[in-house]
Amino acid sequence: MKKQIAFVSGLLALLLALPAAAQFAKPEDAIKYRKASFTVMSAHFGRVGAMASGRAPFDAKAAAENADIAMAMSKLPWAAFTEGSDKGDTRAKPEIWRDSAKYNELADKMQSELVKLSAAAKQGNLDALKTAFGPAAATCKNCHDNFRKD
Ligand code: ASC
Repeated sequence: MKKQIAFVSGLLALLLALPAAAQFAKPEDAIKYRKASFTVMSAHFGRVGAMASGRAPFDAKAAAENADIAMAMSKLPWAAFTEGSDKGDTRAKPEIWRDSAKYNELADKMQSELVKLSAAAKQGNLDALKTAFGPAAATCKNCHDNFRKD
């Protein structure tokens, strides 16, 4: 457990430093990168959601680990919404670039809800997890409704 915490902490520190450094040779590289980070985030967020909704048995350790990974991933996609990457294999709406203040606000809100979810998951208490999960999921949906094509 201690080793895992050290590993996740190390990973988080590394990931925090990465977005600023992320560089993409081509728009399609940026698109692939941001989709990959959303995919990994969704997989781990979904595992927490399965427990929060009772679709999977509550496992405090798994909840904490998965919430931590989702939180770490939530920091990554934003640097990959580069100029020119609105075109290509993407459902990102042009409004992301046109109304970036609103987009950034929703992105920040999502990240802060995932910080809260991760803190809740560390309490090892299913009720705390349930309380934090709903608002976090709502921030995913809010952004999809506004900024993602169907
Ligand atoms: C997920 C996932 C999303 C959000 C969203 C919440 O697990 O992949 O995109 O939750 O469905 O409404």
